[in-house]
Amino acid sequence: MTNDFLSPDIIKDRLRTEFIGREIRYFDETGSTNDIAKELARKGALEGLLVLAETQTSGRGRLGRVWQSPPGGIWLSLILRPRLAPQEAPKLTFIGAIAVATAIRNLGLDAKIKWPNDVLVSNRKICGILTEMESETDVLHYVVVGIGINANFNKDKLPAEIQKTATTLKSELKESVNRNEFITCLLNEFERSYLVFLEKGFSPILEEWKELSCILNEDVRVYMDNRIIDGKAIDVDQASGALILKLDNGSFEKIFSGDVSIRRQK
Ligand code: BT5
Repeated sequence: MTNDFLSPDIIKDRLRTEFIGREIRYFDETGSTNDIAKELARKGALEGLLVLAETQTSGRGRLGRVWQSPPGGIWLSLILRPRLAPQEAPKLTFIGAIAVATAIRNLGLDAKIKWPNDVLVSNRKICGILTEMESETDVLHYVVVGIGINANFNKDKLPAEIQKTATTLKSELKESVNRNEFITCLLNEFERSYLVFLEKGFSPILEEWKELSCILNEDVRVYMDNRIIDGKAIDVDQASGALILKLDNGSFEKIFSGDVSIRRQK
């Protein structure tokens, strides 16, 4: 991987954004880029600040799960300060997923989005997104959107259990990608969608997201904290970003958080 290095300077030079990624904090190794971003946001860091790391020693997924972050990946977090109600913050995950899927599709791979926070290639997880926020009753102080992309390492660098469901850009393309170019494209796309969202609302974002989604109209199984539900994924709720399921008994249910898998032939 001699020519494969992350360079904040190269990224900043090529960016076409107004504020996303204009300031970059880079680490060879850190615990979690989300933790660093939250600390910087608490201290007043501006919207758009990007935290980027070559490797994370305690990368996190949702619900305290471990996110494997070997060298060669793209582990980054963005600080956002949108004027939104706290319950709207999960919508920023949709913007992250569209940006990642678009950047991956530019490499010629058929990336798809799986509600709520995964991007898949060949039905395998290549990216996970962790959106965290700090708020007080009705006021959102900041949001951190953490994005992890398995880029320039082969999937045998992941634990055996995860290899079964994951893939990487290198495993799919059989070669490394230019991570600086990839990140530039991702940040350009992120800002584009974010501005559309702030100016026009969630509806155009949701339309774009649906084009890239792999679970709408599919029979799915949702694993929630304390139960499992089967149904057809029929839509996403405009107001909340919740997944709308038509259950096998004909009733409808909104799912606010959970893990979804597609039910193939019964
Ligand atoms: C996620 O959680 O998918 C969110 C992952 C967010 C990671 C980024 S990296 C930058 C930023 N800093 C952080 O500390 N986090 C963010 P969830 O949907 O809960 O999925 C977690 C599950 O995915 C784990 O329990 C494993 O089964 C699987 N997994 C772990 N590492 C993986 C990897 N590198 N590739 C694919 N699957 C993985």
